[in-house]
Amino acid sequence: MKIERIELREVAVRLKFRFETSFGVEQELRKLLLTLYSEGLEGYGECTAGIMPGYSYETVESAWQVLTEFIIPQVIGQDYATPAQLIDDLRLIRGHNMAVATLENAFWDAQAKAAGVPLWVLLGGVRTEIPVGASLGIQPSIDETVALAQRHAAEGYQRLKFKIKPGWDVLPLRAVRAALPEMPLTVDANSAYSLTSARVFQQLDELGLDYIEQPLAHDDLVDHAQLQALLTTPICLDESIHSPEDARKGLQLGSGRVINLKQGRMRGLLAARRAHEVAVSFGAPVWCGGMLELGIGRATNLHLSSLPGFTLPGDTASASRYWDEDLVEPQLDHQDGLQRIPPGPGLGVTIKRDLLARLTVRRATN
Ligand code: OSB
Ligand code: MG
Repeated sequence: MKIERIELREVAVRLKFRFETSFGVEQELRKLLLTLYSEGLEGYGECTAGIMPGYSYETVESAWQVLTEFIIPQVIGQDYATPAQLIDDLRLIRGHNMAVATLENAFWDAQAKAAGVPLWVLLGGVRTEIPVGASLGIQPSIDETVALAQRHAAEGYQRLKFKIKPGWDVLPLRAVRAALPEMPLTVDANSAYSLTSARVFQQLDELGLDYIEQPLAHDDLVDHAQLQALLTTPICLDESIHSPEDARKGLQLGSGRVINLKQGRMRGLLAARRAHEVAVSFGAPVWCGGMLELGIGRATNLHLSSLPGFTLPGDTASASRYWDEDLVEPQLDHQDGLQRIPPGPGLGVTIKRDLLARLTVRRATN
């Protein structure tokens, strides 16, 4: 596919809820959307970077800069046969995986559209109905946490994940477990603890959680292995895994037994698929995380989740949970805890152009 032209947009959107995690509070968000033009087709990619470098060092601003100054000038006018060729051509850009993934995702979408097949077919997926859970932010009180949990359980979500931070962990989770004895529950610390808090995790270990997500430092594998050895509950790695090699090292060391795969953090769908293959070879389940995506990113996550190793419910909840109005059609909402991958070619979604124009705050084209 020859990359003829690229348009990059920054859009401003407001989450329907205040999303608090151990690294901060988010509600007014910015997202980058990339459109790749090739042979009469348009491929779309949504950048997963957030405004602040709280989850990752990457930000909307850093991704904008790396895309406009380095990535886009390098690929414009080039002809790549496969996503692997595109990724190889960008090998000298160290890190900035979310920026690279934005273009890589758009390339996959365009390629699937050129082939006339849904993206999941090109990826090698095996299912079109994706089990989903919900990721619930830190609430002002335990009562509100329990009420939120009950509401999402009643809406059919197949697993509930609770953000925790030091001082907000064992008590709210005990209350939720008492209210929902049979519900699959998990926690996500977003790297907020160290090994000195092992006692907190030993208490959480008694609540029958499906896993404990990224309890320790964002760049750690060694301490996670030590903590995992103390626990029955599997540790799920998120922030620590940036490549298929990281996945191998983490599973080999016993740093965790589950991986939250986010294709943006991994440099795109190709690397995420390879990391998924690594996990399968270790017998470790994976699931697709979320980064509060709009429709393009949400659809990308659903296609990735079609791969055989994605055996745990993902964070790709209903678009209507997050947004008053999403940017794409069809609307990506779950039914009975299942998201259906839209059937059209590529991502299977179209962009609402009027809405996109209204939300755009910055635009660059080549
Ligand atoms: O750690 O999984 C995470 C959102 C932003 C950054 C990191 C994370 C999250 C979520 C929300 O948990 C997932 C979603 O609902 O999209
Ligand atoms: Mg996480």
